[in-house]
Amino acid sequence: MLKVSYCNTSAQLPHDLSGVLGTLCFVPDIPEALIASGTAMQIMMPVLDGQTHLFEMFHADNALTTQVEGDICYRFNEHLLFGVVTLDEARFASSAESSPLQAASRSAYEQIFALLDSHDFPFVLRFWNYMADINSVSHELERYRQFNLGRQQAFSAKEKERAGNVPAACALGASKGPLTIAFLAGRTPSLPIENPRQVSAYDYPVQYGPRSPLFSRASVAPLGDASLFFLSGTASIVGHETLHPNDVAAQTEESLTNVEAVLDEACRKTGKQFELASLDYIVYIRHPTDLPAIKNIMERRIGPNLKAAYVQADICRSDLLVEIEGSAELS
Ligand code: 3EB
Repeated sequence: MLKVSYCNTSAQLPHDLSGVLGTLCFVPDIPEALIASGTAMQIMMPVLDGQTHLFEMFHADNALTTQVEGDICYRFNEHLLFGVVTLDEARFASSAESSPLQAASRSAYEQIFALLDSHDFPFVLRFWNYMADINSVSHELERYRQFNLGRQQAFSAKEKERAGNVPAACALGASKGPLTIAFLAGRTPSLPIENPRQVSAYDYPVQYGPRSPLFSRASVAPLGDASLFFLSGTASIVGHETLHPNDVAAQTEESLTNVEAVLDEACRKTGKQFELASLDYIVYIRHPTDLPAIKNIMERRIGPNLKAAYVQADICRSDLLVEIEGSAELS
């Protein structure tokens, strides 16, 4: 029902894109054919590790319909819907109550929820959030925290659950580009997984911003006989605190220990086997010079079957140097 694949060059892209639900493109220029598919999302982040391109593709096995609604481009079949929202903050006025980024984030999420209501896809399996300058401060608040305010407003307005059962996600800073949010939704609920080593993000105390982030640490999405596992962005946070602020090696080790804890919890909740080596990873790295140290630890901890792409990004807390996300198909 849904497969994930990765390509490192445009030449590796499949010729027939009719079954591609959506593509995350870490490329300076998206190939024409992918743009024509309707749901190619451009992420302005350099790919490290000698690669210049990276595509993460979601493939469906039924015929797809492609449509546009407001700021959302989306493709769907009877089981799944993948959409991309792209919003230029400059369209949103600054007011005493809200910065442009907060208003854009709220609008993006409200549009997503309205679209999913109208097409009867009640369950989001995964959100991807990308914005420029995620750590800079304006309107007296870090931009990631402005985004969290807007996201919370949209969840409250739609009376969505704001604790316990929220989708897996990531939120990262690009060098430039509009607020860009992708989402994958279905018609059956996914199982949210939390990390016993960490306070759930929706319960973070107010020192991390006036409204907390809304995401689960991972989710297991049922897809017919199989399921898809989404590991949210995972960083060096224990409890709610950042550990090892200036030590990228220790942050990488701690992040992987968190990934293991999430996999153990997923195993406990589903009875299925989850191993570090069964995931495909995207590793977001703040400073490109940290690549060798991070890669080394990934290779040592995960072993010879490691599949990972390394991308330069800003992480949503300024003291975080690395964040790891992943996905796996489970049979
Ligand atoms: C953290 O654990 C790191 O705001 O949607 C990871 C995944 C993080 C998703 C989000 C933020 C988000 O708090 C940051």
